[in-house]
Amino acid sequence: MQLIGESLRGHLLGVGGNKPADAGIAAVLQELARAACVISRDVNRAGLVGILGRTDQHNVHGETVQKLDVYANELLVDGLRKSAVVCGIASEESENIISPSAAGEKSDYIVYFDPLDGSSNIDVNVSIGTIFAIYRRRSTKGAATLEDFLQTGRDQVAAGYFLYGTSTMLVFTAVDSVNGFTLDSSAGEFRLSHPNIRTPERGRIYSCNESNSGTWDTPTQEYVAALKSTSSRAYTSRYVGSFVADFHRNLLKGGIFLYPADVREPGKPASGKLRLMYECNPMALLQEHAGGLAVDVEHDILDIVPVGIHHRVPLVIGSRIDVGEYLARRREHRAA
Ligand code: FBP
Repeated sequence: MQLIGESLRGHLLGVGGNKPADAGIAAVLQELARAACVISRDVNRAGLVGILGRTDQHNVHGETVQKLDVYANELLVDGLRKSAVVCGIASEESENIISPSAAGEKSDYIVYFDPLDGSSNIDVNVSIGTIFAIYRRRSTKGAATLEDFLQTGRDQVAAGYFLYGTSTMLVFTAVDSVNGFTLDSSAGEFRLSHPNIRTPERGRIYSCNESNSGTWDTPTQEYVAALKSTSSRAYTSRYVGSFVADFHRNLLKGGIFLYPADVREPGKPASGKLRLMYECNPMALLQEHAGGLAVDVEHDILDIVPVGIHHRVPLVIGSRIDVGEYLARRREHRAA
């Protein structure tokens, strides 16, 4: 029986009766948790320590980089290299794979992360987060190779996120269950607060940036329109604009989040905005382990073979029945 209040360290050792985590995976999670404690402390006082606002830099996605993005990215990379718990790092804020420290080359694990998800909300005190995915290397020695990084989401050995909101939380999955921990900042420790999270089969919330609806394909437009129709079962709309916050709400309460493809340019592959490896795959593993579904247009997100570390995909994720109804509407449209 998992113990509410149990420390992350105890949970990873299996003190509460859960299956202990592999020592190498536990070491990566502990290092990420250590860095997240520092990020949480400084996000809470960002306006006082001069880390709000933009830099004059643009990242590989052409986005203006926020000071907090740089701060969080450097803190995570520095900690992961110094602790030697990974043999390779890939970040939303770095165009290429980041090499490990010499000692890190002995590790069997690599890590992907989005250091601060929800950048557009940083300066306005809306929840933001850090999203991560851990994989076992395929190569046998030295620094990790590109091949180690281009694995499908099904190969993740652990994935999750830190949410910097009304409280700071860690939600992650490794083997099968999804567990939530809350930061006890007085002890600088994450403690079990949400054991064995299960997403309700159906929700009452839909979450998407509807200002983009003109760029969506017809079945997606029809699906969202149907949710708003008076004959529907009274869905309500919620959209924070920080994926980690929108996903967390729906994970607990049920519902569906959509960031569909922009199909305005026929012939151009329908690509989405969100990044497969450090936004969609981690959330898809959590969602599937919590009883929900995650797809691009038709396929399970976790089966998509990445073509690069910054590969983008459309995303529809959430309660099993809601995502199922989205897919059924696509099938009907194809059959019509
Ligand atoms: P980053 O902030 O890490 O770049 O993530 C992208 C993101 O901010 C998601 O968190 C969010 O769901 C989405 O983009 C919001 O996009 P839009 O402003 O187009 O609705």
